Amino acid sequence: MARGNVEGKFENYKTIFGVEIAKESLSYAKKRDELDKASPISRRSQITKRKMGLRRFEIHSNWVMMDFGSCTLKVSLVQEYLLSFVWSLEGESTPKYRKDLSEEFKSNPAHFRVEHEHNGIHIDAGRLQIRIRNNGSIDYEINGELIRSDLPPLISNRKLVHESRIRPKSKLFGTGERAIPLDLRGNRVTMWNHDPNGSYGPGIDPIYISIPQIIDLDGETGYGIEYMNPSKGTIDLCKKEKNLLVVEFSSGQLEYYITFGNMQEILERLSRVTGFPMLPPRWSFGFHQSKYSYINAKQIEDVAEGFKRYNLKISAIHMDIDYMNGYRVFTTNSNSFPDIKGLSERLKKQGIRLVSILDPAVKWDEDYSIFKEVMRIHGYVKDPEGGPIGAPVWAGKSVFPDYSSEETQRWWGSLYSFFETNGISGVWHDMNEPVAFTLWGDNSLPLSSIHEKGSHSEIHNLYALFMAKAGYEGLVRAANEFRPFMLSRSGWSGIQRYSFVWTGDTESTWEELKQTVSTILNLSLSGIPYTGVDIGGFSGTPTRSLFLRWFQLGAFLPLFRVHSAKGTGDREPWTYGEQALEIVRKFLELRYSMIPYWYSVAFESHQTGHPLIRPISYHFPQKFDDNSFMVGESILVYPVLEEDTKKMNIELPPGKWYSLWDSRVNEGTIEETVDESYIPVYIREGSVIPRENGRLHFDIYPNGNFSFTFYQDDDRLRPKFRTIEFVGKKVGNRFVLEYRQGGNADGNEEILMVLKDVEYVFKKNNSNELSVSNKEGSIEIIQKKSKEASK
Ligand code: NBV
Repeated sequence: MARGNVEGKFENYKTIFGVEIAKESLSYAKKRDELDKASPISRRSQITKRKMGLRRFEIHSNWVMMDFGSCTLKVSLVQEYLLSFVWSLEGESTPKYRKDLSEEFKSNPAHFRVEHEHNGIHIDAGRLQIRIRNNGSIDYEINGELIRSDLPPLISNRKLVHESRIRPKSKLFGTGERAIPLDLRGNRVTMWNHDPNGSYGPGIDPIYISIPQIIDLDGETGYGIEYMNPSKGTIDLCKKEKNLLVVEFSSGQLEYYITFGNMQEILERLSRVTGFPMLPPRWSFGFHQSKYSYINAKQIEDVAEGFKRYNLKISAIHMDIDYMNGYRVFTTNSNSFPDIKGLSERLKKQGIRLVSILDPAVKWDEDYSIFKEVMRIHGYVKDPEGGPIGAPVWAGKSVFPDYSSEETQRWWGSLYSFFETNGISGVWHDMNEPVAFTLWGDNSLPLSSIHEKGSHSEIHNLYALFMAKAGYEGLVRAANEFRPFMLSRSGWSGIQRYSFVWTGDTESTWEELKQTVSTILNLSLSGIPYTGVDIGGFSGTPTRSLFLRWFQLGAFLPLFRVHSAKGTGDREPWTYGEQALEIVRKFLELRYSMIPYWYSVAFESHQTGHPLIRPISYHFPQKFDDNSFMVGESILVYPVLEEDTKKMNIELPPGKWYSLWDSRVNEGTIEETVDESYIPVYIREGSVIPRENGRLHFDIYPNGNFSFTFYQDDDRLRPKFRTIEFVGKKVGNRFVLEYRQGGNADGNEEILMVLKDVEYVFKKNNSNELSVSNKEGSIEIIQKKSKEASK
């Protein structure tokens, strides 16, 4: 922000936060500038093109080292089709944070063939051929097609530039959380986790989560690349120059993993690098009602009462910052929340859990035990002299714990017993980019401030990840055997091991509703499967129709939560009148009936790295659509994203698609009438959808060959679980469904299957329901004919 606005902003801060914080924000901004000015960090880094020439090389069974004089390159095949590239300058040491960025690859059975050719090194890895030239440029070919050519990288210890020519028609995905179209080509994004202040809409960059992972696909094939560099940087996705990808970092190492294949293979393999997603507790897939803020216990009980009165399902209510005493973390306001434990117990009896917000900064208050502790252990982010950086946030001047320090992580984690003691079931990390209030410039800590594992310019993007790790491990210790629920605004690769994320302070506009789908899908394609959005948008009061359409979308996102800013209109489901309430109830009922499916997809994600919600091209590579998405492999959702939409033309992917609502069978291009209580949702033929409306059953949408694993457990870290693996096969007009029950839970329960809409002759009887109770078996179903499609 230009300094010209300072007076206006001062007045604004005075009104919102009070004069003290406004003054602090002014003096902190000055201090930040002084510190950064004095630091080498702010000196412009020059980068001169070096001449690279291959001098020496070493070839091993799964790695090769090349010495180019000014730098070396080590290429390792860490798994089939997954390679690591590390460029090093002489004397350069590995950054201290490096081991926190990726998993270690222990066993490596994969090998490649390497040959020295006159103009460089040729790596032959089957379908994949890599040619590293003597000048440091690299070509990658898959099945004989050149898919990427890297120019010799420009590296210095203060700046890295990696340029690559890519195919003219490929689509680009990933890079974290972005308020731009799903296909990122033609954009330039900044790698700097950032609170856009107030709220944001389409086109604003950066926002809260940056991830240096890019997926580049032309139809089915392509590659994914992930940089092991959290430093400040930019990614130019063919904006500056056609078909040229430019990745720049201000420091760190030029190190990346690259993998080849289709979208599914790329996601699977990159998840091996940054870690498979956690499995959250089952209740977290239910509905969450939130607001900034329910300002006292009574308001929360009233909300719970409302859900009961209107017979609406709900799993959690979130408490925003006003539950604290003067915004001091790990405290409660004894006037407005005199007995949180009692409150949480009463709510639990109604099946509702409490989730509470937690900010990272600790109020600078000599009488406050947590402040005293962080000072005692020197567990704060430091200025170059070693003193604490003090910067204003909600609580006024505060210090920022240095979560990169393992000691600080352990201490901070131990504080989470506070939640367990108060019966709070989940923790929601906010402001963890981290944010500091400033009257101008970047709203975070000085770039030159010091964390145990690096300067702020390197650690900034990891701040939320380290905080999540500390919190998650603390919750695991405090909650004994149960898996924790965490929600985080910011993050980096790896946040999926601990937490859900949500898209932060969105505008309450139709444009932003539409944007949400691309934003969330690119998060999925950045390895972050647990995502959500403030239903209705954060910063305004949505119209009835905008709220309903947003709610319907939310019912098909991993985190299903209504949340809104202070000063906006009410947004509890009964706000918009009787008919709207009916619609909300219908989507709540639907969501709850699908939780067994969500949970099974979550288990798949946990095992494979596949995201929960996916673009259609995940399963149908020739189809690109940024306004629809799939939940798992079976459910295809077309949310209504534009005002006054009455009809939608839908081009379904190949095959037959059953309507979720009435099992009509659809194919090809269809027109749907979308009255306000309806959005088109389809089930892929050959799917098994576990559902629960009072009783668990499996909706079988026959035909097509398929497999699906149902998973259920008791939410424990070492769970008692049950699986049923289904395999369906179509053989002529016979359809054979095999199943096998597994797991360590006692006994095998009866399996109730419901055959959808098609008339069958079962081996056993002619009803559309079938109960089986043996551990393994197969049911043979002979198809008679499809019922007439009718709405
Ligand atoms: O804690 C207040 C809000 C919260 O409701 C929201 O969800 C966060 O994204 N928080 C930001 C602090 C800033 C609000 C202007």
